[in-house]
Amino acid sequence: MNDKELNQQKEISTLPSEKSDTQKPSLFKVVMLNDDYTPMEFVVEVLITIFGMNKNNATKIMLDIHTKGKGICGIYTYEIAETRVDQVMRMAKHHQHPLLCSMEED
Ligand code: TYC
Repeated sequence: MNDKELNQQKEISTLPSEKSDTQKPSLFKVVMLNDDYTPMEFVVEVLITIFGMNKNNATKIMLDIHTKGKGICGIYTYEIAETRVDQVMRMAKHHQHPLLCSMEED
């Protein structure tokens, strides 16, 4: 291999790969499930404190979950979604409500 070929090879090998920092991270939906026992006011409180919703929006989402069986509380990167699910489950357990929450790849 002559010098020119060597330089060309070097340049090619230092080109940024297609998988670089411009790749978007995978996103995850935080999904809340309906149940027959958790009080509506508690679900609204969870949506306000953990997902930063205002009372109007939290009430709409809670009623949507209540009628449809489940609903999306937010869409986040993996670690943030995992933390939100953990926070909901801890808050529900602490108050002895059977509320369930999980994450699904978007
Ligand atoms: N179905 C509950 C009730 O009638 C309210 C509820 C709403 C519970 C949403 C869970 O994710 C939920 N008290």
